[in-house]
Amino acid sequence: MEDLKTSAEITWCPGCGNFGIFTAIRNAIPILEKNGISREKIVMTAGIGCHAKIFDYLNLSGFYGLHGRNTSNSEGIKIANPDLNIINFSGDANGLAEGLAHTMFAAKRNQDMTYILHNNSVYALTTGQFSPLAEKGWKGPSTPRGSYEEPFNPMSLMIEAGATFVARGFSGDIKHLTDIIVQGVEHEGFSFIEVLQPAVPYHKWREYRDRVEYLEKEPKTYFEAIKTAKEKHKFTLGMFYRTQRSVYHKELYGDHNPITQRITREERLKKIRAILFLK
Ligand SMILES: Cc1ncc(C[n+]2csc(CCOP(=O)(O)OP(=O)(O)O)c2C)c(N)n1
Ligand code: SF4
Ligand SMILES: [Mg+2]
Repeated sequence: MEDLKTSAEITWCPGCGNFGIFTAIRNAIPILEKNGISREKIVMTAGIGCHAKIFDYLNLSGFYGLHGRNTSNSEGIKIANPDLNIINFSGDANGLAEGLAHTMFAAKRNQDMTYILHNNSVYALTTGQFSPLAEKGWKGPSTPRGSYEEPFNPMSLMIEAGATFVARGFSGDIKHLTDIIVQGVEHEGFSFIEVLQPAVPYHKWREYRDRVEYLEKEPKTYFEAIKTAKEKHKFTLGMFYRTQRSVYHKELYGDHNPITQRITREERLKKIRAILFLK
């Protein structure tokens, strides 16, 4: 497990919920390796924010994107080389504010990737603006009278957008989170994992520990999943929805891999001429 760490100095605040996500992912990778997914085939992307520092601390190949566009980078990497397994780290603002469209479309296309949403309900790195997941009434530097907006419900949002694996974990339950990450990476399709992650300058661990609960059973159907996501509160953990649907890159070109089955320039030009009815 230690070798998944880099030598970069960790600058998260003491007690930051990101440590739990970092541990869970480092627990999950050896399990995935045992199950046949080698770490050389795992690629990560990260956005901008405290969550994204995981990119510097985790010894995996990857790509740093900005403002939620790391999700379109993830889509591109998967389409270019479908043999790779993509883990897409995002903050709640990176993914559900700045990059909302990218998140929604990756889910709609059922892109085969695992999307880990570090939900601290705040723009943490930029010192505490309210985010699309901040609770109504939450007071912060940009909302001194309390936020006027209702937050998104990430579970129902992603189920409706087309995600085929939708779950919520908590950085304070590393065993549960590790298990969800393993299942999410092994799932073929868009796996969305929201992780409740306290940012300690803005929220207390107690707020979470006092309220977390676990789903008693996994909803079986789409409508049951939507109903459960709407009825349960934001501290309910577990598997909200899981289904099978064809993934984007297979719809696009079946089992073809443009990297490993690369064709020569001449062959490519011949195909283009044929499509354009040119001699
Ligand atoms: C290039 C660039 N653009 C914008 C910013 C400002 N910025 C930093 S983090 C961030 C979003 C952080 O919110 P979130 O995605 O929730 O991540 P968190 O810090 O909470 O983990 C923004 C807009 C920046 N630091 N650099
Ligand atoms: S501000 Fe919040 S998210 Fe950022 S390092 Fe500190 S505790 Fe973690
Ligand atoms: Mg955030």
